[in-house]
Amino acid sequence: MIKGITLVRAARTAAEFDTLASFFAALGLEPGKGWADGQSRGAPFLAPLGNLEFVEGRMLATSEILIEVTALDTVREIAVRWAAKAGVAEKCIAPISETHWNSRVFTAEPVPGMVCGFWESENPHHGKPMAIEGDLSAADMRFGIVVARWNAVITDRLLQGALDALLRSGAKRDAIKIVRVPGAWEVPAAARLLAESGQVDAILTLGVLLRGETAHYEAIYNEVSRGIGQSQQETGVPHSFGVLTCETLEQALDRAGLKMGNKGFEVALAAIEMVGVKRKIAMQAVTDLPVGR
Ligand code: DLZ
Repeated sequence: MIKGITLVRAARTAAEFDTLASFFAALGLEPGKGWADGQSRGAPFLAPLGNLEFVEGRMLATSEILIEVTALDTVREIAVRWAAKAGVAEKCIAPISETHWNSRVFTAEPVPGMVCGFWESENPHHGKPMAIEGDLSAADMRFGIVVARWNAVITDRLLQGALDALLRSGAKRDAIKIVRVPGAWEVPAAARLLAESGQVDAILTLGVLLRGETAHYEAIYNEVSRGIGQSQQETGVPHSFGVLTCETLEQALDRAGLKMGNKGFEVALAAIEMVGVKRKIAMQAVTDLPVGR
């Protein structure tokens, strides 16, 4: 399969070859493994990213070699210093100008006819691989919400927050299945059953464990979190974790819509995002990850 792209440019003379090699080395391009076989010489320079780009219509730049950089002004200063040292006329390093494609560019002509463009995009993410991210649209997604009845004054608020986020993100009412269980201890088992049913794309788990009022609090919490995580990993269905662990009822209320947002709302958004991520990864498993411009 495709491994790399090499742009080959012929130097007309040995002196030109040396000048070009010295110019690109001065700019900090990583030298590749050069070669000389008696008939010709090669001086490769490596770049972390390469594109082969065909253009129809108005050309983006006048040079056939375009090098993207991150500190254009510094690169130009280096080029100017190199020109002075190499005895190349300073006018061969053109001033920096704005482009119509949100970038700045300058051209250098280290040897006559070999014009090279250096450019910097105003978009700091340019050239970086695009990240896969889920969108926050739940229009075509199905959700299961497992909610504990213990501490219902809190868990009902978490449920309202979760429903609010799902519906406002476009989920249909009949695409949301709510399962009520006695307490946090039962949440993992119900989540697992839902996940295995194939009826939902993601599961939201809601509950509250109060340290002050729960004997064996640590043991219960560990088992609940382990069970939910295990169900997610073994079924492949995203499970978002909304089991609050608080010292007091007051703290729990704060996290259920009073002072510190609503955990139910947060886990709903996380679930929507993870369904999107899962779908995108599945789609991109058959195509290559594109490189963003
Ligand atoms: C028994 C119990 C206790 C003491 N505390 C809580 C709690 O803080 N939050 C919660 O959701 N559930 C609690 N439970 C109930 C257990 O989760 C479980 O429902 C029962 O032990 C029955 O298996």
